[in-house]
Formats: sequence, structure tokens, C-alpha cells
Amino acid sequence: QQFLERYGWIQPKDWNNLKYEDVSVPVDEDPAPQDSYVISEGLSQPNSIGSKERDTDPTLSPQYNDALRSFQKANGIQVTGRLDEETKLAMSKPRCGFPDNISGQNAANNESLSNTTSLNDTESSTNNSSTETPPIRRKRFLSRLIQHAQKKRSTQLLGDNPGLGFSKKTLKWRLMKEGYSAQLEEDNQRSALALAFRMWSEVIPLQFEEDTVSPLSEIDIKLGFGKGTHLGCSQAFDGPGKEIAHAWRLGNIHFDDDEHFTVHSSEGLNLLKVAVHEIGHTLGLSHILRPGSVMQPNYTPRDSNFELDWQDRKAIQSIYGVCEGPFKTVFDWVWKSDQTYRFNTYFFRSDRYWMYENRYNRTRYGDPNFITIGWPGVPNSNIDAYVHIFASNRDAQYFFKGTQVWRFDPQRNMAYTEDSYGNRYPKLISDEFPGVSGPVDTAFYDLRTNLIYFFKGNDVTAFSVGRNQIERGYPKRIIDVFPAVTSGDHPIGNLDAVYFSYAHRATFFIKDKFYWKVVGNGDLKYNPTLPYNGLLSQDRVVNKWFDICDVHSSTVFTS
Ligand SMILES: [Ca+2]
Ligand SMILES: [Ca+2]
Ligand SMILES: [Zn+2]
Ligand SMILES: [Zn+2]
Repeated sequence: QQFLERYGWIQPKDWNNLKYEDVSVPVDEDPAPQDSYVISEGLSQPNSIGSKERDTDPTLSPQYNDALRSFQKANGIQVTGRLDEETKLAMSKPRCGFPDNISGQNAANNESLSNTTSLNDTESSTNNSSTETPPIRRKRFLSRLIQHAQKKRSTQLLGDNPGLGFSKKTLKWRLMKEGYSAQLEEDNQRSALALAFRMWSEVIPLQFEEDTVSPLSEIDIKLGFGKGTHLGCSQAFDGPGKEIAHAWRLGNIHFDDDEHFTVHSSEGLNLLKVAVHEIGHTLGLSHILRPGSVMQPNYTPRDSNFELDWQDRKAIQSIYGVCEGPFKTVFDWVWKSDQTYRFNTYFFRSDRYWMYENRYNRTRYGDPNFITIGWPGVPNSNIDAYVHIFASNRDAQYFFKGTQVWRFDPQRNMAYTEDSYGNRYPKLISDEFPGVSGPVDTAFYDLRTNLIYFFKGNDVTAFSVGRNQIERGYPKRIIDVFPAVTSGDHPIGNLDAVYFSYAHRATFFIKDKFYWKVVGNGDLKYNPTLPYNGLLSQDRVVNKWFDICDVHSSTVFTS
């Protein structure tokens, strides 16, 4: 009963009021994860729930029976409505202290949940314990929460849910001095937490900064380890085993220091994974009873390639929205390996870049990185354009910034200062491409015609690589060379990037948060009346390239 009350199972299960868009609601046939970690310390302790069974079982009220049934259903164990061995085992697993059975309606009756949901972001910095919050205010907040959830469902809004999440874009966190764990090196605790925050900022437009100096009132999320009654918290921990941590929505995070937390180890409870889960609560997520979700209440051992999966990403993005451009340069990098050509897609903005993994629909883990680290010798920020001349008799890669051009040496993975012909770089664009002067907005090499198109303002210049000169009649207006397929739907000028994607076998014009696909052979087969080099209707960049998110400067990996 204690377990069921504490973790919110007493009220009927009602997922309807807080369902996240695009996230499948847990279904009964979902099996519980087979690999749930059973911590040895936990099982060696007297099982207080089990020892009470004889006293309480015969008198279980229908309410407790129902709660047990829904717990059993959700955990994929046999639904008996009785506290049998299997159920006891499921309840004794290491788990999070945040209540499972969250819905807007039953939340109002659930004291511990009311505590967790009644904080908003202005209170959270000054008021750790919400017990001071008047009940009326709580109810109002909850009804607002429900309204938001319902509004979201009906209008399919992405993001724009101020009642559900933080409204700031950069959040400050601190591992409190009095809250360090005695088990781990301080640096290891802090770096595990920094990495956990970073994992969320890799999928939503929110950044996290560790702040060890500002006044406490400026810290958005305070974290700490504690045992039993801890850190002035209203919910005491339970000694070794079972509850391992808990978090307050838009508030603080506590770890039970009676648990065996580890970093860089397969033993014990992985602090990174537990922290990612608890931060999920602080950001506004409830438990998600889906195997593989980082938000499932029971701890499962960390996989070596632990990351937020597609549905977890969608869940948090339903609160905070998705990361959008603009990107200043986008290109496919083609390289040769064992006589086979391969490509990788890169997005550049300011002083950093991302590698985009098309087959996984996300950026490479650990990105963004600084341009200076990945592309030594090219300008360290605000690159205008990239061109790869990829002809039978010429294979050369260039970066453009301002009036200058740099040539990149893929063999040595750095910019040339001098190539094998004695050409020194960087040089004026007009010295390498006669008749073309910088700065350019963007440029791309057209394999089919052996032309480089240079874009600037509303104009485009076609440069013949074979004849080493500008094509006759250029510059022309972009809209005349690349006409709109749908009248009025055209970027006109001031493009950010134009690039040929090997993954999509298509050329894209990118400007701000939108892209236009250039009519290709496939499109012409389908509709022969489409104009050559026409631009198809615009769409949002985020509908084609997902989760290209920035992280706080302090958490960009530099080695
Ligand atoms: Ca515990
Ligand atoms: Ca550009
Ligand atoms: Zn949890
Ligand atoms: Zn606590």
C-alpha cells in the first residue's frame, strides 16, 4: 500500500489528460524490460511491503486491488490484483521517486504529485518546498496544466507550452556544496551531471550552464545527494534499495546517497542515466511506461550507446519545441575509402558544426563541435560557403569567407597553405575563379553541368569549371535561373545555403527556417511539365533534418 500510494497508483490510471504528441501510449502487451537491474543491496534489505502482506492482504479494499492491477498491467506482470511474489519483485526494483500514475484529473487528489506540480519557474528559484504553496494556487496551476495538455492535443501545437516547461532558454544548475556524494570524486559527479544536461540540450532548444558562483536565487535547478531525511526535502529517502532519486517539476533533483552510484562503470547505478531521467522530470516529463524510454520509472542498466530515443525526443519536444536553423553553410563531404566514395552531411553555424547522420535522422552523438577542431586551417567562424569541384579531371574542396577562398586538403585533413602546384591559400576568390568576387551568400557545384553557381543577394553567377570563366549572360536573377514551381513560393535572394544531398539525391535551397527542393529527374519523370531547375514548394528545415541543436559553450567537447 505504501508503495502504491507513494508512486501514485491508488488513483485510476488515466493517461488521456497528459498524453504527449506522437508518443505511443503504453499498451498492455508491452513487456516489462527483461534486463531491469536488481541491485543487491536492495534485495538484501527487509522488504517492508512484503512483511505487511499478511496483515493487509485479506482486507485490501477494492481501491487497492484496482491499484495493484493497474500496476501489474503497466509492468507487464500477471494481473492478479494480489501482492504476489512477482509483484513484490517489481516493486522492489530500484526506481525513481516521481509518481507514475500521472493525469491531470487524479493529480489534484494526490498530495505528492501536487507538490511536484505546483512549482512554477518563478517559484522554483526561491521556494524549494512547495508545502507553503496555498492549495488554491495548486488547483489553479493544475487546471492550467490540464488546459494546456488539452489545447495541445486539439491544435497540434509544437512547443509554446509555458505552463508545462521552463520559459527561459538558458538554465543554470548547481550541485549544492552540502549535496555532494561521499562515494564519487566531485569532478566525476559534476561532469556526469553536465553530460546529462547536455543530452537534453542536444534535442531541444534549451541550454544548461553549470553555475557555481551566482547567488542561489539565480540557480534554476539545484541538485544534491542525501540520505533519509535530506536537504530540507519533504520526501525522505528510504535507505538502500528501491527509491534511488526524485525530482520536482521545474525544480530540484535529489539522489539517494544510500545507493551505489557509479560513473564509467557497469557496476551499480549509472549516475548519468539516473540524472538524465530526473532532469526529464524537472523539464516537465512524467514517467513513460515504454521499454527503452529513459523515462520509465524502473532503473535499467545503461547501454553502451545510451541516448534519448525518437519517442523520448518527441515527448520533450512537445513541451519545448524543436531546434531550428538558420544554418550558414550546409554541404555533403565526399571522401574515398577503399576505392569507394562515401559522404557525410555537415551543417555550419557561427563557430561550430554538426555532422548529420541521415540514416538515423539526427546529428552525430557529441556534436556540435568547434570548426577549428574539425576543420583546421579554415576560418574559425561564419563561413559563407563550401564548394566541392568533383569532376573527372579535378577534385578540389573550397571554403569561402568574405573575399577569400581556402582550399582544403582531405588527405591531411587541414586547409592548404600551398597546394602541389605551388598555389598559396587563402587567396582572393577572383584569383581562383576569375570574374567572381566575394563575399558570396552561398555556392554549389552542379555535377551535371560542371558549373559552380555563386549566389549573392538576388543574383546568381554560373562559373564554368572547364573553361575557367563566367558563363555568358551572368549574373542573372536567381528567380529566373531557378524559377518557382508554385507562383510566389520562392526565396528570391539572400540564401543561407544551397547544397546537393547525396542522401536525398537532390539539391536544396535553404534560407532561414525553410528549404526548397530543386526539381530533379525523378520529379520530371513524375511530372514532365515542371521547369528545369525549378524550386518546389517550401517546407520547414526541421521537417527534413531533425534535432540539430546547439549546446552551451561550456559543454562543447574540445578534445
Ligand atoms: Ca533508496
Ligand atoms: Ca552561406
Ligand atoms: Zn522518474
Ligand atoms: Zn528530496
